[in-house]
Amino acid sequence: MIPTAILINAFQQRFGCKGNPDSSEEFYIYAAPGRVNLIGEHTDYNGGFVFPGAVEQSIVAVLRPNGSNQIHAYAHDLDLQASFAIDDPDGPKPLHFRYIYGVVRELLSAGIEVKGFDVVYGGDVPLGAGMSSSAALECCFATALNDIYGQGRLDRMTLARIGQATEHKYVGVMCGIMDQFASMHGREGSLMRLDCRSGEFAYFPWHPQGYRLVLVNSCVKHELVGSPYNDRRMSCERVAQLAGVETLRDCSWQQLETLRPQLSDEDYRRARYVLGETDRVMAVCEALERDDYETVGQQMYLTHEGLRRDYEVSCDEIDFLVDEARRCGVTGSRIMGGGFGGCTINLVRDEVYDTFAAAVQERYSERFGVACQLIPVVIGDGARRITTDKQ
Ligand code: GAF
Repeated sequence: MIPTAILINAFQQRFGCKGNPDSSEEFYIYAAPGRVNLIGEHTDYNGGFVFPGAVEQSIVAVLRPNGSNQIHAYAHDLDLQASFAIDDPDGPKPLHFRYIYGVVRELLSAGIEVKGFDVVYGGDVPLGAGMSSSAALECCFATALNDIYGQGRLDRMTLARIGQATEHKYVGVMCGIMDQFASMHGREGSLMRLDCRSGEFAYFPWHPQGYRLVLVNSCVKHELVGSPYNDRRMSCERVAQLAGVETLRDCSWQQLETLRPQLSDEDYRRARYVLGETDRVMAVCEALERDDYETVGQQMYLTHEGLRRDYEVSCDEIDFLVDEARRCGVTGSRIMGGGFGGCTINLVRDEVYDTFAAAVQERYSERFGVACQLIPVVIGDGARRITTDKQ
């Protein structure tokens, strides 16, 4: 549940009421969700396809222009605060606030005349779970500030790109577009297939009869900042360059095999994973057309094998969760998102769910001495303004 009432209360205590607390001008409230991804991992920055959906878990911001050039921000869940000037060329040092600063600077570059504001924000996207709390944060601020200072002039894809540019320039993670795209474009009950080369996308209603999606959070903190994520991207770029294509999306199996003698074993395996993943996304799309969820699940397991052995972004805890899913007869399971911890995403038949849930929790804590956390997936809407009964 999004703790909107708690955030409003915290905002009023911190920044006071200007006039009538029930007035819609007293403050603005915006929300943007985290995401899941059915299949298509590490394909976005390779120009390939992804298959994400927004989730109900979101970041919520309560904000009000303050008539200055200062941003006063309070991250409620972390109990962190910062004040910084919009035109400060360096911006705040704590990483957490660089997401907000980056979005503001990128909006200014796009011609949106953002001014100072006070904000309290928080939410229920688990941090470090690979559900993209950072994209949710960027998209929440990008949507709010584009509405407040730009009358909603920039479209959703542009705002997603502003979030991505924030990661690249202010945080140092050379991510693709999937997470920000999903947070901006999510639709309740639908997954989306995005072609990351052309930017074209389509909604796929997701109501798998007799199956459900559940995340299992390993509680190994996934953190892309400072991780080998950027190295994976560089491997892919090296291979694409040698193949004479812009991204690996345009590299064929034959080209890759021809290049093999010139590639390090590591680069070869990274590229082999990416080419395989493109094929798997296509296989999943076809399977979905005939409601063939068993094939979808098989492809998810294959993706995990690729991420574990070729792309090497898994870890013992996650491998254990996937192996356990297979042992319990779960239809499909794999590590989700950037990797290095976080969650598995599992496609589970209804009749298997209870046994799986009990077994995985018991055996995980037995093995690692910590609890894993089950998170049922509910596909929700993308970034938006929200209103309360008070307004
Ligand atoms: C992270 C990145 F932010 C995405 O762009 C994507 O590359 C993903 O890892 C892997 O599919 O979430």
